[in-house]
Amino acid sequence: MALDSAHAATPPPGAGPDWTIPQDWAAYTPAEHAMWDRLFQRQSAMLPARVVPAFLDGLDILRMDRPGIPDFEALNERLMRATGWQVVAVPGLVPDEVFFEHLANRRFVAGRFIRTPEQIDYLQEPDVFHDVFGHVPLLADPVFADYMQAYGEGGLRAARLGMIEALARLYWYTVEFGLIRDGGALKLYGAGIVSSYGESVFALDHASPHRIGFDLERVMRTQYRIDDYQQAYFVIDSFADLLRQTRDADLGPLYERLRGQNPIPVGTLVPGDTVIHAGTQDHASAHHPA
Ligand code: HBI
Ligand code: FE
Repeated sequence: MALDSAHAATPPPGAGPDWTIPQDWAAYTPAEHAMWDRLFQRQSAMLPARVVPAFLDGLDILRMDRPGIPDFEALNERLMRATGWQVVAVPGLVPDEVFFEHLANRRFVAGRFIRTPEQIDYLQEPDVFHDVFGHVPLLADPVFADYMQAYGEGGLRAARLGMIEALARLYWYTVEFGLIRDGGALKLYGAGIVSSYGESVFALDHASPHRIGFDLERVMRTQYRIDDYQQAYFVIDSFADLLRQTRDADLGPLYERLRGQNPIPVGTLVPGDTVIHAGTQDHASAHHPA
């Protein structure tokens, strides 16, 4: 999951200048592999009817149904053949520009540690289950793979223009918590949802959150919460449409407008929204009274 900032500006001991570390796959314990299997079983039983078909194709192409935490070397052979992407291990959150630089070069950074049984339903830092099960299957989809690279390139430009916050919101509401149309239905594609047992149901079925048609400027203005299920989800028509909207955007004027506007608070609808479902917001009011 993407958080607001990484800790230090220099890589910790043992990490390279690009913050990568060896995965050290042989060091995982049986209990750690068993934790992966438990999480994998739980999500793969629930997802088939809920997730975008390209995600299931990705699990298949990458042979991710094998037991145990995937060995990045074997995973990378298949991923490289599919779309030219690679997964590299990092110790935890990395600075924004390091993150963008990896994505722009078709490298996805992944945590190598796995959550403990106490953290099975919630943890703050991205572990190997979130990063690899959540993010990597869609990197085997050629259009989504191009979107992720374009995001990294856009991030490097935005960093120079002081617009990282807008890019973080775009990542949050697409790569982490995005919904997509599939025929007449809505499906999941965001990694923060598909790696979460509770949110996989909440995001599609619960009456509380808003579901709003994706609009780049709207999303770049919208605040988000990192401590609970989202209060709004944004729905794209297809990965091709997402790639087109973000790559063809005239970012100079867009960033100028964003600088002059207030952010949109979580849980609010604004004029111009394509409202697919106006949420009751009852989950949010119960957990986060104003
Ligand atoms: N580092 N390891 C890791 N994983 C992320 O998702 C991540 C990061 N550093 C910065 C970051 N995300 C972001 O805040 C960007 O989306 C802006
Ligand atoms: Fe993530």
